Amino acid sequence: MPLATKQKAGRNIPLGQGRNLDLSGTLVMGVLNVTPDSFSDGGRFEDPGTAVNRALEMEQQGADIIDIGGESSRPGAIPVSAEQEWTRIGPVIEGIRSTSKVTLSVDTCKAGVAEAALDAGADIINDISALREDPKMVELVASRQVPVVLMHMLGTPATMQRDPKYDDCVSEINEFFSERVEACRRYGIDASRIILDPGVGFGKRVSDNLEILARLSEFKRFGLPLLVGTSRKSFIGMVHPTDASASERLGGSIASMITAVANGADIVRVHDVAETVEALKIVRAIKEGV
Ligand code: 8Y4
Repeated sequence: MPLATKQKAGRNIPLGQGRNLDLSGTLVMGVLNVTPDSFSDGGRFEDPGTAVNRALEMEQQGADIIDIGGESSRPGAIPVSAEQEWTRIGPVIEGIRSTSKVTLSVDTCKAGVAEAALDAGADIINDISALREDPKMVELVASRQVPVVLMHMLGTPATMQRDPKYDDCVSEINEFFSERVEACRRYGIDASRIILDPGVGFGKRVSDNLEILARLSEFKRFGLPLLVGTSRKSFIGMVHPTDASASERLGGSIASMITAVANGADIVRVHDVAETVEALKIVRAIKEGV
């Protein structure tokens, strides 16, 4: 007898033109880094064609969303201009759109880049600053009525790993979510288009990252979808050190992803789409039967 537990049917994120993201199952967001300094793959695409092919491969493997980023958020990374960022991602978005309708999110904190991406056919804004870095971003999201990911980060990419500390990271992240959701409401962004993300690895100690995953269900009090990105992040390597280049932390990435899903994640941001889809199929079969 399948354990058809919590029914999440009917939950949708509107994308416009009558399209929706269906939240009745877990959605897989595949990482496409288009940065020359990418320290992990999904990246190192100097040639737009290579990046487009990787996106199409991830779609084939079952990715529901492709997340395209042209600015490295690694601690201490050199910031790039909007022009540079668009030069990297523009041809890739256009290339994907010329062959595929796959849902595209754009990982950017800059309103100019986000606007050009939307004009080229991107669907979702993934702003790791939660619309705080560029004051024009909240207006853009409101006027274009697109879904937005509000991610928690303590500090900025340049400062976030300088001795981060919390009394209670889950409560503090929830306070941050309250403030950002209210800012969105003031600007007329509908709650149906907001996705929350606790920002694993962004100004967190290893213990904070583990606690966020263990207590993920506490972020569900807003009734909003949760996105979680643990894939290949350094906390996994701290718990289980391996030769990163050999294993890419795949086992740890899958374990942390499955834990996040069990605790309420609706969307998972991953590098290893095929393995993630395989793991999620087993979870689904256990819950619902084959
Ligand atoms: C190896 C590979 C080690 C990649 C670390 C990393 C998130 C995100 C990133 C996230 C949302 C990353 C853009 C960091 N992480 N966006 N972006 N949520 N919404 N590091 O967790 O992947 S980049």
